[in-house]
Amino acid sequence: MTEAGQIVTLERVGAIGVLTVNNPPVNALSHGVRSGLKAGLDAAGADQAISGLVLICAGRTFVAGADITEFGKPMKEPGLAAIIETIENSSKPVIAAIHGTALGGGLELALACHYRVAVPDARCGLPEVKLGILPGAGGTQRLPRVVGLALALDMITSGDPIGAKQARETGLVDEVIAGDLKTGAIAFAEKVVRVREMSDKLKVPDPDFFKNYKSTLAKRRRGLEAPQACVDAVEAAATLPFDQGLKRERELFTRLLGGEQSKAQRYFFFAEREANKIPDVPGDTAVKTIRKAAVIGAGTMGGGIAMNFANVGIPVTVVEATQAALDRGLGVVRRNYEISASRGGMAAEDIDKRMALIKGTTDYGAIADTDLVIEAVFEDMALKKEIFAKLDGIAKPDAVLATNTSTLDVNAIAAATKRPESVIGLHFFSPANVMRLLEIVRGAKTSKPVVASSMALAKTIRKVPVLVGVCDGFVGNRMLAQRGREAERLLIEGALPHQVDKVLTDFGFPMGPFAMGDLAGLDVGWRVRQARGTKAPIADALYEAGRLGQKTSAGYYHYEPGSRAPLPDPDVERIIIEVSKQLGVARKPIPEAEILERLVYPMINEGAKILEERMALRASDIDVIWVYGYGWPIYRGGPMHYADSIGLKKIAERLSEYADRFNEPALKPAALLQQLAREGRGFADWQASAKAA
Ligand code: T1G
Ligand code: NAD
Repeated sequence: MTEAGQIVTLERVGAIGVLTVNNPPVNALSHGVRSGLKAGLDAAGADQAISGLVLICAGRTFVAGADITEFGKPMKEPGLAAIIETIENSSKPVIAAIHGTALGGGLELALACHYRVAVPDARCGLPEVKLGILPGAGGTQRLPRVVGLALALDMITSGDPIGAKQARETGLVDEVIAGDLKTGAIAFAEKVVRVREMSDKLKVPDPDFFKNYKSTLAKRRRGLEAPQACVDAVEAAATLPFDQGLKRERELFTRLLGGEQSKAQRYFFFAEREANKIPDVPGDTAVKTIRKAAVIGAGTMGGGIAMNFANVGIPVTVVEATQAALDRGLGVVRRNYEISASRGGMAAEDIDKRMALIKGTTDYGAIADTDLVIEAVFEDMALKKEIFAKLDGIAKPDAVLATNTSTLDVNAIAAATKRPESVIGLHFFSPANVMRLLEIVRGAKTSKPVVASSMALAKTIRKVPVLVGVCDGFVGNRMLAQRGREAERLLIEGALPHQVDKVLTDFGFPMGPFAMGDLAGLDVGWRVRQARGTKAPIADALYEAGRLGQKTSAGYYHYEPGSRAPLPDPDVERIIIEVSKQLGVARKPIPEAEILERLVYPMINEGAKILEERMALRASDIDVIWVYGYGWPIYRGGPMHYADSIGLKKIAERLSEYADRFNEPALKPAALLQQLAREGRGFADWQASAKAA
């Protein structure tokens, strides 16, 4: 039965049959794999010379789950359940030999096997909840019986894998194979003489266990349906006979799979992977390894940026203008590590190890041998140009020179050097050591190796990179500005900060525009408006009243000492009503549905303009930016995916109405939006045709 090119092969080694799956890149359980497995299992079952079976995978990993690209299409038999049944009912012991990641349906397959062995760096998990579903092939019923309720619930509701060591300790894996996996697995199979009944470690601590677990989870995973359903499925495992539990799992799985949330999260799974691909930067483009980094400025951003390098063991030098600023900046870094250690986010003894990787200096000469320099000084063009001209004379010829500017023209900064091809924007988000998004701003002259090196670096420092073009505010802040303008207009017209913020927190954002403004500081926005000569009557009035946000315990909200809870403030209401009066606006209540449209539709419209101008490669890139950089709820996929779910025709119509009502040209529907609305298409269709072109 061994034929090249077959995705599932069966060979006999002594009395042991070896079933090998070979479906790159991650051995997903496509229809072809399922059919091959069924045929292989049946053949092994019928072969008298075979007394035991090893299930193993070729390539970089054990089965990483069902084939997500097959979801939403009619399911072709044999299904995974049929294969699992064949294994479980096999009279010959079946041993799963795990390397890489046994995930989702892959772990469910392994759980159906009578024994599991794994290499030391293998990982096992049920990440379905990250796709808005739950394990649908018995994982919620079998895992708790093998590892116990608590660990199974944590693994299934978080979707995070565990390592081989913990898997061994908890009985998920029977043996860790240090040497060659296939050889070790066959040896293990030769040792076991009979199949094994599934163990049953299911003990329910107390009658309210599941109820309490769900309410805690609801706070941590706000708005997400799948985590709650995961608990329901595991509760069925603990309270119903096995077959009924399987049935309950299937019902919950089918409901979630057909839902909008899972559709959005599956879309996002592929969006995140697409964002890594730069069509004109081939995969074999030279990538520079960053062995030494430097950060200019140890302010709000500089310190956090430096931590990203120390966190992955890369030495980083921080250059400040004065010793005092340096001491203050590095002091904040140490405190951030101490807070993280006090919360169990890292080991206390690692604080000194990380700090040892962060060197401070006021001498620019000290960074002459670094591979990458990231500038994070005040948002002032003249200062940034001065610094890049200085770096041009200091940094080694092949160093990457990056700026963390959030609004300034990266091409103008690059022009301050004789090597604009080495200059790129690396736009981190605050707090830079926490936020996962990294907008990579490609200048007109940025070289492909610098682009490729920056994309690779993002992975190294555990960021999600998205490539964007040079324009005002790049992608994220540019769209945010549209929302900010409309949020201010809503206040003038009749709403109050907590009413507007409630609409977005109900929608799924961690906070609304006004609580976010207070977090960032109202002075940041005021300085930007001053520099541009623009006005925001209410925000300006609050700034002039000395209300800078959380840092002054007063902004759009009031904050009790030591608390970050935003409390509505009658003084703010008075200021807002006064401004409306001065502007001659008769205040009136605004329905929540309208508030949502007026905050979100202008962002989508700006997203369409960004695509027209090719400031983003894909609509899905914009969604990755908003989910990872601005807290857009992942179960809504992102603003562009959300727009498609609403329908572009409706959005274009509403925008036209608002543009006329407020005589606001920025609200006029973008050409691309109007075109797609006319054609009855969505941004996903536009992207697919752009990709095919
Ligand atoms: N189906 C289809 N394609 C997949 C896939 C999958 N399950 N997993 C990965 N790919 C593609 C991916 O799109 C990319 O394609 C390439 O493989 C490499 O992936 C019944 C119903 C395994 C840890 O959720 O977490 O089982 O971009 O870039 O960083 O209960 O992929 O190259 O064209 O991510 O090394 C549950 C999903 C499914 C695991 C490898 N399983 N995959 O990470 O590579 S639901 C998952 C991952 C299920 C059952 C239910 C990761 C990885 P392309 P990559 P990586
Ligand atoms: P900040 O004011 O907190 O820090 C700037 C630091 O630069 C100060 O410590 C200052 O002493 C130092 N500095 C000034 N001149 C210097 C020089 N010649 N050499 C060395 N150091 C010098 O500012 P920030 O909020 O960290 O912003 C830094 C940059 O990051 C800006 O371009 C800003 O637009 C951008 N940014 C800020 C945020 C944010 O949320 N704060 C987010 C993304 C990007």
